[in-house]
Amino acid sequence: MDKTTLDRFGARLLDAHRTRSAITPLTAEAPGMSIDDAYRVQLNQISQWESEGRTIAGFKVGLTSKAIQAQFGVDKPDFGHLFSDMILDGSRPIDIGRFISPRIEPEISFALRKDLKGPGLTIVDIVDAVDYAIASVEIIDSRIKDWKFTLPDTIADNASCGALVLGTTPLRIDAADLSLVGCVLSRNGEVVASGAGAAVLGHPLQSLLFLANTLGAHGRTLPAGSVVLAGALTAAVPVAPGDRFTATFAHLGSVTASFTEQPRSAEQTKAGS
Ligand code: 0L1
Ligand code: MG
Repeated sequence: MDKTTLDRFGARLLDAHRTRSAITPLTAEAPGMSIDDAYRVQLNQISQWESEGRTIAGFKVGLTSKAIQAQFGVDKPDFGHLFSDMILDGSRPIDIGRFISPRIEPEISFALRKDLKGPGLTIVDIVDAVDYAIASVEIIDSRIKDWKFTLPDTIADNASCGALVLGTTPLRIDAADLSLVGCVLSRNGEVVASGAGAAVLGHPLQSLLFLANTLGAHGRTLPAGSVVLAGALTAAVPVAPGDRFTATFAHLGSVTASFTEQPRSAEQTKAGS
């Protein structure tokens, strides 16, 4: 893909983020867009956001369950970037107006205490670099209209990431078999989904292995201090205004995400109300 098209696609997605209005898939205009091109479009936006002063806090790994990989006809996950302002406080209502069409996923996240520099890393390196596992929910969102995207579209769109809420109970990874850690997701007090860590590539640490080796293949280090959303334990559940979700995990405690009934005005957001 030439630089002009790449910049233009990056600008369209940046604008969709800014205006909270979804766009038609990029692949409608560029059906031959490769996965590498799609990551270049993603990085185009990441560079712009960094230049505006936002700080990268870590990464999300997506497309980690057999069901979603079958839906996209892929056998590998993808990844997107997390900025620190995407980590939201679960004790306060989340502004529904931040998103276009939000959905929620319970996930196990990891905090790293050592740099990981692939490629060629093994699970031994991953285990050695993890500080702790922690409960989380990812709020996914798509800047592509009605979630009707192909794989390159979602990769270009920062892997459809919106925001995340982290739990408060760090767990050493030798304290439980994370593939067997179960989770129940409730919406407004009713159970809407349940699953276990094995839904994430067989074991959530496999997501970290994929991420560190994939970044490494592009000459990038996964730095100490990063938080990594490893992938969903259940199918994604649509979020409506006023919804209150609780994800309760074995060993990891629970995470709550409640959403405002109305989008907050810019003044309210500034005043922190
Ligand atoms: O690109 C993606 O990862 C889209 C899927 C979003 C759901 C997920 O986080 O797996
Ligand atoms: Mg996810």
